[in-house]
Amino acid sequence: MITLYDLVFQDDRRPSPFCWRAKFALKHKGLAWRDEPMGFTEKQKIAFARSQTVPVIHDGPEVVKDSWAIARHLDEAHPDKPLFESEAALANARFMAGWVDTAVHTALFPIIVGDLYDRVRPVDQPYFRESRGKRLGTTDFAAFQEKARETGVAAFRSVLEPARRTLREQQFLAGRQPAYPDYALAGAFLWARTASPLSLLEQDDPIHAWRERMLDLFDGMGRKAKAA
Ligand SMILES: N[C@@H](CCC(=O)N[C@@H](CS)C(=O)NCC(=O)O)C(=O)O
Repeated sequence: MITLYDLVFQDDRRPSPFCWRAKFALKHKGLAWRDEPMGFTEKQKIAFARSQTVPVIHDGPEVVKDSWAIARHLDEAHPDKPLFESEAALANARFMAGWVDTAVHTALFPIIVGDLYDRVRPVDQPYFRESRGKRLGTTDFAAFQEKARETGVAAFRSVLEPARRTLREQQFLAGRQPAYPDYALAGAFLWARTASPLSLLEQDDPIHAWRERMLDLFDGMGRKAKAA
């Protein structure tokens, strides 16, 4: 049985966008896993993987860290129901994951950072304050978030334009069926959903309808997860 180490916040919330990618990838392949929650200050749990970040999986004798490496590993070790059906699908997924990491997460983080902080387990809050404070140049996350939202929600929506155009034409980013490109972007929305009540999308945005489809996927895995 595969074990997945997943970041945990208060009340068993699971915000990590990269762990969501791993969970979608496991479901896509029909693989069951054992869940192992890990708080920011419990890195000793993943010391065996020599990793400072989650997701990490233990799959039989194999230890794999990093969401992209996990996806590649799953297809190699469990060839049924491939995540990447072809070289082109792999290339497209790689681009999408990179775009979400660099453009989408970057636009999202400032407008939810205060809400994230409020939901970090109290025992992990000093770690979050110090590490994210260094990144943002302030530890007043509530004020930072409020200011960021003045222009940041519109900027976030605008960053999503390539996905919006695609989803006007097709049901999923990967085409008729969801695949890794969808999981990569869905991870970002689940990050926001578990940590923040902020309304990110207009009702008539094609991304809104796609997000509903993604929340319903795999028996409502995303929808059932504890939201903010
Ligand atoms: N490139 C890595 C990034 C993983 C990552 O940044 N994970 C975050 C949670 S979303 C983490 O574990 N952070 C630990 C920390 O900040 O101390 C992947 O794709 O798995």
